[in-house]
Amino acid sequence: MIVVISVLTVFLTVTDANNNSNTCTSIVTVLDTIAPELHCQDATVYLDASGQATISIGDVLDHEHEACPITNTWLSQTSFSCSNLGLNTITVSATDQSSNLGTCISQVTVSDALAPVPDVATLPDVLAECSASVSAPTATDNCAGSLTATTNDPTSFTAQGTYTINWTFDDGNGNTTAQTQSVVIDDVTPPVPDVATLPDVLAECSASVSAPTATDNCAGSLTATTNDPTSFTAQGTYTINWTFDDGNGNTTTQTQSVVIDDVTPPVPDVATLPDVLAECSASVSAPTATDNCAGSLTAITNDPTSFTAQGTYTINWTFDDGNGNTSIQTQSVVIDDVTPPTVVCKSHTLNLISGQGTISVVDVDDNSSDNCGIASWSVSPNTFSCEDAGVQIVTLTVTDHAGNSSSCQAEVNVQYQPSCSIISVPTGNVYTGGNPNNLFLGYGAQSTTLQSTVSGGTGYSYNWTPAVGLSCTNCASPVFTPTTAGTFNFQLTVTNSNGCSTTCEISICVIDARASGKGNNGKVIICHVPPGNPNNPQTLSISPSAVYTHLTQHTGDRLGSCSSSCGSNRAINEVEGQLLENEGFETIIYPNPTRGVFSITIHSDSEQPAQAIVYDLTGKKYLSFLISPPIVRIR
Ligand SMILES: [Ca+2]
Ligand SMILES: [Ca+2]
Ligand SMILES: [Ca+2]
Ligand SMILES: [Ca+2]
Repeated sequence: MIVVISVLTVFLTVTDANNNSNTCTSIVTVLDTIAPELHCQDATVYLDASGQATISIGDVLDHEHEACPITNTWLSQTSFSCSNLGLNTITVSATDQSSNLGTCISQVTVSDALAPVPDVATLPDVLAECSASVSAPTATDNCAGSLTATTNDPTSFTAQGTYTINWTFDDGNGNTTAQTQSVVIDDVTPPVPDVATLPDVLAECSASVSAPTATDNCAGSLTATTNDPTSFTAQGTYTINWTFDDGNGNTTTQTQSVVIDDVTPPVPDVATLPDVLAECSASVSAPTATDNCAGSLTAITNDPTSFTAQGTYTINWTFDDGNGNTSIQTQSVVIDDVTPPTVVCKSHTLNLISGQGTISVVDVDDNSSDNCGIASWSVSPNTFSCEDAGVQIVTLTVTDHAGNSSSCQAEVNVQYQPSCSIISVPTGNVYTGGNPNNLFLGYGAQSTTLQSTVSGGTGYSYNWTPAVGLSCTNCASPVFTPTTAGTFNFQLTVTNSNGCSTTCEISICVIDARASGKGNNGKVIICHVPPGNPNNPQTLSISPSAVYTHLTQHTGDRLGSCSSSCGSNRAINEVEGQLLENEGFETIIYPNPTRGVFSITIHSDSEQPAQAIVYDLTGKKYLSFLISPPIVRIR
């Protein structure tokens, strides 16, 4: 429908540059055929807390050109929500009275300008002792709804401290809200010992104590530390002060007693010590024991451990562990010499002095020995005199300290018993009947040399008695010159340098053969035995020149009167055998002395062998040999 708006007369006046004008008139019927000219403007609307926003015409219509009244206007969209965020093309429409429609387009920007609102206005502090893991807070946004905060800060904490988390809520539309939250990690709980009361540590020798444990709310299982020693080797009672430290400034202390007390004595390594047996001496080594603490121990003792004397001893050994515990052990020691000495004899030659001699052990001992040592020696017999000259058997007895003894026999050659003999050697060689022991006053040799022969030793001294008629009394062979008739017995005592003496005798018969009286001077008396009448001897005085004939041709004639006699006038030139006798022992030597072969006959009751020693006249041992009875003849 076209609506006549009006009918108008109009005048048109035109004026040029030169100010010339012209006017015309026109009737003008006014019709409105022109649609309203709308000029939109872009608009921005903000969503409200509910996420809603609305616009009105005025928001998007800047102005319009319309001659006629606008009868109706409207918008293609007036309400917006979060889903419309951004640009929205809105059509603004208007119609005039002539129903002319005009439109324009407006770009309506729907914007969210509301930041999220934390659900909790002020976040509570997060308090923990050990750690915390903080959950993000939430906020509510008009568009985004429920939001969870984000942060670049850590949200998990294990270290003690106070932290601030800067939370950010972002609605995704460029709006953020910040919120801070404090986190306090503060361990105030000390560790709790796992064992309420630590047991005492009891040991005898040593202990190494393990640290106890505790449980801490933060640190978990803790091992105690201490500045005290934890290893003990010395006896005593100790206290260990343990400390549990949770590392967060909280500590718990706990004490523990340690008692090191050795109550076990040493145990001998050998249950029963063997006896120490020795013959001579012993040096006993100390036994050992083993101690639980001290280990190997060597015993000590106040008793002697070295023994040299015979006997039975007891050593009291003590093992001391040094901790007040001791063990004792005894040990017997028996020093018992059961081995007799080894005795060795040697022969000895004893030179008598002043007729006496003594031998000592060393004279006949030839290094006798004993396993343990010799206590005493003895030799018996040990004193000798001249009568013992020759070979004597002595017994050497060696005794050790235990009383064991051994003996051997040794020869002692006792030097020397002299022997002597005397012969008469008339000083002339006129035959007087052949017996040199007879002297005849008045005929033949008027003196005789008493010639001694001595054997046995050396250094002889002589003593002749009586002295009457002798040329000397201390010489070997004095000359006897008688002055009267008679029987003169002279005894010679010979002493050798050993002081041994012997005596020998000689009897000299002196017959006075001098005839006296008138006419007989110078004649000699003889006893004449008539050959035909031997029982009627006659004493004659004859000339000395006739004596030899009588003596050599008339058997029985002799010098001197028939009433005088000197025993046999015959020469004795045969050596008699001598008989040596002993009890049950008889030795016959013939001839003795001799220069050649001789015979020894021995009769003995003993079955023991005997030793025979043959000496020459000087006393020098000539030979020796063993002879075995009962009867032995050696030639
Ligand atoms: Ca928002
Ligand atoms: Ca703690
Ligand atoms: Ca011990
Ligand atoms: Ca012995």
